[in-house]
Amino acid sequence: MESAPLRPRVAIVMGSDSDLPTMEPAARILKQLGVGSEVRVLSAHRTPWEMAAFAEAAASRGFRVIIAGAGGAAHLPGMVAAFSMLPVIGVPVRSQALSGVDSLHSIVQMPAGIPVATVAIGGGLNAGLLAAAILATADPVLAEALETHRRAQHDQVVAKDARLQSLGSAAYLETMGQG
Ligand code: RP5
Repeated sequence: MESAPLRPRVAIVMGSDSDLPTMEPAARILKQLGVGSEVRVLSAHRTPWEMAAFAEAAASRGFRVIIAGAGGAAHLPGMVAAFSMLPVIGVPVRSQALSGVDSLHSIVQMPAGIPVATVAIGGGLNAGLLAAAILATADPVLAEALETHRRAQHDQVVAKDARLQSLGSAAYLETMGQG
């Protein structure tokens, strides 16, 4: 039987559907941690009215964090932050012309008074984890899920190191298809 959909607490918005490959890891990790999200394409430039309406209503609709990703002249995270009191996490999407440095600078250099927490270029996964960490400050079940995730990550690295020690670096690299 399909489990009931999770009540979305995180809004994941992006300027274009071409941003989806960067943003989907945020939705995926949140789902894995038991946090529902709503994923939308809302452009600060192409659909400014829809973007403003969504950001203004986000808190009253039950969202607690907004993740906003955009590339190039990436105004979406800042504009969403201007229209909402919710914490906004900006994801600079890698652009073709400037490899995402334009996106990063557009998002990270917010004027004092309207903050956007900016993750790395292409940092959809970390944006999801950061949103979960914000929610976890008031949600012990989610805090436990995050700890479990961290532990699993730790154990994977320890296992890789053990394998590297046992195989030696040249053989290990071959198993990675790069020998
Ligand atoms: C931005 O322009 C979007 O966030 C996207 O990263 C970029 C290019 O959009 P498309 O031309 O692929 O729709 O607004």
